[in-house]
Amino acid sequence: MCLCFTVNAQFHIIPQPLRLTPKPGTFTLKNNMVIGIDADNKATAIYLQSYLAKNYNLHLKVRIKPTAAAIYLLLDSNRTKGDYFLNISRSSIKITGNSNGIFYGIQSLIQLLPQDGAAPFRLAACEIVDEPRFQWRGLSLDVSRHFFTVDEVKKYIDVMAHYKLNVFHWHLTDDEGWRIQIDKYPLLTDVGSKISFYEKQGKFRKLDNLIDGGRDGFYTKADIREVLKYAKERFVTVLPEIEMPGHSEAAIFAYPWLGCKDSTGAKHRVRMLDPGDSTFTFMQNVLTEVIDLFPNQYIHIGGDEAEVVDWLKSPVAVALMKKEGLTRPEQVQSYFIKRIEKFLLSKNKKLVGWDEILQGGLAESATVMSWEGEAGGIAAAKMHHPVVMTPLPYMYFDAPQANESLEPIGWNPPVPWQMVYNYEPQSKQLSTGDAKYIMGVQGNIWAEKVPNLKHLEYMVYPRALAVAELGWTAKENKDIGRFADKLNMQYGLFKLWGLNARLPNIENMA
Ligand code: TNX
Repeated sequence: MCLCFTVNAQFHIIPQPLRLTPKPGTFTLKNNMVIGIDADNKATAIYLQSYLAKNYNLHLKVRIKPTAAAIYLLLDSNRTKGDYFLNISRSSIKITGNSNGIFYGIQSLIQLLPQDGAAPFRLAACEIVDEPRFQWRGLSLDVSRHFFTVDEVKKYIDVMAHYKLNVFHWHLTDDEGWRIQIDKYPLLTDVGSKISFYEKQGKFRKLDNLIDGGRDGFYTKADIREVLKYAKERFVTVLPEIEMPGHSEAAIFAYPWLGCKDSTGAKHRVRMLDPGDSTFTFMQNVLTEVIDLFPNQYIHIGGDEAEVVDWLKSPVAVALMKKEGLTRPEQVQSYFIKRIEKFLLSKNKKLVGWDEILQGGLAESATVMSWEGEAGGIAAAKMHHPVVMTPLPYMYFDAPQANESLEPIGWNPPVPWQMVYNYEPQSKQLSTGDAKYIMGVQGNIWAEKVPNLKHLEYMVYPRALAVAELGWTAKENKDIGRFADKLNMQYGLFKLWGLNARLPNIENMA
């Protein structure tokens, strides 16, 4: 059965709600109208009030349990999944949900406002019943290859929230730069966040995959707390990623003893951590500070692209293999991840890793992000591990969006938004029972070739909106034709928010 509603210029909400029923008449928002709330949902009311003031110069009042209001935000604690009910009638607007659901109802409402930002602020009457399909609707940001400032990160999160995306995956460390302050190891940022410093030093660095030579910078703990507060107000969970045991060149550059060495003591691979006890102590100390900052129950430890064969040359790794009875270097990777998992569990945190953590045996409680395609995610779901699907090529926004001759630089092949939209996270290869382990879907952007915010926005939008719809909208309710029409109706909002989104079929990079 198709619950689809035919394309209607008045109801261009992304992601498509579960049920949307147009009603006769309109409601007009005006200055001095009242937002009526229960005592406990002031934050969402203030969010709406500020949004209207900032974007429309429209000033509403917030009142607790008023006798009459224009907009009612009504708490219903039985709605636990972010589901909500929105009713726009000739006389009032009502949004019912828990605080999360009310926030999402507000997002639907503000997408219905006139996009040119001009009065009259007329809204077509309708009734919306809505709920998300998946609990994990993510978008990542690689701040290692090019640093993005706190304000840039906040803008990124802000737009995520407008489209009901709810997990911001912050790729904080990688070969090129370490971006998070760790008090115990100040060189991580004093040295590891400065790509320009590496370039002067030279020898072990191979940064020629970065256009523009990268961007220096790191987040202080105060910066991180500021971002976390901002995200929380928008019901976005922040997932920190600290890469190990590969992709660790920046950390090793700061503290060379962490690096994998051969029997002569020379570093033969500066990107790989040596799996000795001192490395584990270091990583546990780092993670302790990360855990103190981030309330998220999940911590991402990377695990991708570890050049495990290099361990065969490392006396530390070879001794470990002997001691643990390991015969293949993949088992060292597994040993590494399991040891870190044990530590995270002792801190009541769950481990997330890229699909390579399947190699050599998956840690018992791990959640898998499937990026090299779907195979890893499918295998993990069959083993009843939680999975986030983020496979190449569909979810990779560092690819151009059309023929590369027309587009800014990116990794090939091109990934147009249609390809993103047509992706189905619950593979046909999974039984209904196993498919339940697919927690959701995520778009990724890697920043080797993304030198600034303008370029970032061009790569991410509108593709992130396709992720939003496939993460939220019921499968039977997806409709690519309607989505294309709705997309064309988002450009007024993009303009209002100052987003450098790619226009359909038009090159708009400066
Ligand atoms: C692979 S995706 C990586 C990243 C690179 C990306 C380039 C993943 C888990 N690892 O470190 O930036 O390719 O597309």
